[in-house]
Amino acid sequence: MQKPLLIIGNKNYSSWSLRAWLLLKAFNVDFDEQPIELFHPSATPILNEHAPTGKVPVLVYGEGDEKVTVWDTLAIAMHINEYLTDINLWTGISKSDTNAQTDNQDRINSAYCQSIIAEMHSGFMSIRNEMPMNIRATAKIQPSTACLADIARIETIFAECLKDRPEDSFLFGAFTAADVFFAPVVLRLQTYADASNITLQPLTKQYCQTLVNHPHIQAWQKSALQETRIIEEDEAGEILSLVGVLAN
Ligand SMILES: N[C@@H](CCC(=O)N[C@@H](CS)C(=O)NCC(=O)O)C(=O)O
Repeated sequence: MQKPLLIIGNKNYSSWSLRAWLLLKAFNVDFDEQPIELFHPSATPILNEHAPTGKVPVLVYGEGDEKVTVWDTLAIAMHINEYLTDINLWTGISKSDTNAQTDNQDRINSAYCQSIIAEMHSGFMSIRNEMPMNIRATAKIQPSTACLADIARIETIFAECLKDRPEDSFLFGAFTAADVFFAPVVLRLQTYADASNITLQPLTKQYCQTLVNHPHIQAWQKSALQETRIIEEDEAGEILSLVGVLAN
């Protein structure tokens, strides 16, 4: 099989690109990445060729009639689970572990994992609008009531998943697609929470630290901090400080 190509946007800003990239990395899929500049004419040829919605991420592989195109992050997650990895994305457990297929706790976890992924994919609009991912920045916003309600819902999800788990645990113990889908939220909290006096539960802070320390998320952040382009559409609040190349 030809190595898949993942087309992604600017790493500082593109939260959906981060999710698709992290899914491929975390579930051991060998791939090449093709960065594009969001909202920039230079991206038009590659988007016209591969992206039916004009958005990223898009995963493509194969040629001519054999070409596979997967757009939209939820579809990319499902496609990876079905065709590209030996690990079940919803439990983090090897597909060859036959016990995992029959264990009722795995079924419960899988259902919960898929549900919160779908909830993230279709909801949390206030967080998305008011707290755009901006990895390099610390910024102060005035969160709306709806935004605070989104954060409260996220803290409830984290608390339910992490109850009775050891420190440094992922949401279901093993790393799953749910950790991937919530990774950009954690990076948003890193940018805005303290600066905006948003109080987080100790368990939320602990989980944020666990995800921020994850080697693949560290690698994405490191690349994001090398970027210099400022995209006004994706900036929010009063920037208090910057890290990375733009800070110098
Ligand atoms: N529902 C899509 C959302 C994709 C999306 O909004 N991507 C943004 C970057 S994070 C984008 O391509 N924006 C450019 C545009 O809207 O023109 C998914 O899950 O992948």
